[in-house]
Amino acid sequence: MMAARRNAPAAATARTVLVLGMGITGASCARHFAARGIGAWFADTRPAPPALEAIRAAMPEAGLLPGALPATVPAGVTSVVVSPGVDLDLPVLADARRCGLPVLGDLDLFAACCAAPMLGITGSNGKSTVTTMVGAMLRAGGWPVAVGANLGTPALDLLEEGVRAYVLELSSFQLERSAWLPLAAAVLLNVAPDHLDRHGSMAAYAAAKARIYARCACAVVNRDEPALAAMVPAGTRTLSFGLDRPPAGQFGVVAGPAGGWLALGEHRLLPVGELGTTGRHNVSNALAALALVHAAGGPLDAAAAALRDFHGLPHRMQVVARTGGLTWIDDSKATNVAAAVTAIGGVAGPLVLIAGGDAKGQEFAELAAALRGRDAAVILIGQDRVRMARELTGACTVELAETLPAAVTRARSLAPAGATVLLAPACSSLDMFRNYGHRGEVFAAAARTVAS
Ligand code: UMA
Ligand code: ADP
Repeated sequence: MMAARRNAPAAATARTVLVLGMGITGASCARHFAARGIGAWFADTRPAPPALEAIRAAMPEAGLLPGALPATVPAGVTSVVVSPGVDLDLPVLADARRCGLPVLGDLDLFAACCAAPMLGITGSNGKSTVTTMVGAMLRAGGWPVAVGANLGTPALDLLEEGVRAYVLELSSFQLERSAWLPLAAAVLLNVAPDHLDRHGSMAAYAAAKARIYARCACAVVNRDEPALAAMVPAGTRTLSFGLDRPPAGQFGVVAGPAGGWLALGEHRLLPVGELGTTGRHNVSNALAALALVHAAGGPLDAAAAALRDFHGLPHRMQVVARTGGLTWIDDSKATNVAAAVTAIGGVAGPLVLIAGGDAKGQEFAELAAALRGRDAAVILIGQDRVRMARELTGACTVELAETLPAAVTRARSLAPAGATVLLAPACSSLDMFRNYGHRGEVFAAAARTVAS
């Protein structure tokens, strides 16, 4: 028995890590550990977790525990990695802490191996846009960069030789599960209610977001959200952005024709009218991206010029059909109230809003306020539509629909000529769709059908 053990390749057979979650983060951990000869267990509550086969393929000798999480840490395990979708108050994590084992997020593993500066972006809204902008801007300046994390490619899959900077979209869950990350530059764009069902309170959600600043070399702060600057630890270098005229050395908008100029102090960088994106929120996003590039020592003029060619991401205020006097806009990524309110503010004239889904513990008074007094109707879908209807009644006409295609058909009947039909759900999509992208595709297909 002893001889057989000695002959076995110890690193491959000793399962020293327990990974909770067999989604794309779990699969990235499997690839990471397999490349380093580290053995691991993988567990998930789901009987058929999405990355089961990917994990098996990356690490055939892994211990697989689909269907339920273990109540205690398996023998031999010396650390636990928790995926973003897995809660932190589980018995197995209490057991790990009792045994003095480190409980890590995938960003901790990433930071330990990362040889280039990390730029971190968080916020309730605008993360993906700013992350993608910064990636495109640095590439335009000739920097080889890797862009991902919450954006879609798990951080561990980004690790590569020759990368000059990593541009990371960080969710509240990732920030909460990792130690304070040594980011070269970090931005907290804004904080509005989201994911309260998981964080429990606004204070806990904001505290998770604030962790982005805890150990950063340069904190990029939003002058239009002054309360957030208080989250920056004393003594940290800061750089600010805002939609007002900038103080010297900061980013903002200086007056001029057609919306003025994006500027660093008085130095003009790009006319606002030449941005490839529309809406005030995207001016703010562009300024945040410029500030991050500047904080990282990136080439500012090339970065500003690249904003001309950045036309936004799919499912963010994307016009998907335009016929018969109606404009159909897919803003499926508006997964919380603040994003939906931004979207509504960006639409002039009569409006039919399609909203609803999994409300994630949000309230809808601000959505009602954005609709009140407008020529608007709202059609609600999804698991929380009845509660939403109660909160929106009185603000405008409210109807319910069973499916998104049914809502689209009804929207065409309700919409007066010249109206915009806007999908901005203010909710997550997971009660009815695979993800927000799937929801946007169903909307676009139905809109094109009824519009033709
Ligand atoms: N789940 C279970 N049981 C388990 C483990 C997970 O039911 O044992 C469920 C979770 O409740 C969750 C889903 O499975 O709904 C996915 O969880 P996961 O941790 O396996 O997720 P991954 O597939 O690894 O994807 C995660 C991020 N997902 C979440 O934070 C829920 C992805 O962000 C991210 O792109 C990816 O890591 C790479 O970093 C998605 C997201 O919705 C896009 N993020 C939220 C947002 O943007 O608002 C925070
Ligand atoms: P996130 O990754 O944080 O969800 P996205 O960049 O994907 O953010 O944008 C999601 C939605 O949020 C957009 O469709 C838009 O309606 C809204 N949005 C984008 N940027 C901002 C911002 N800076 N402030 C408020 N709302 C925004």
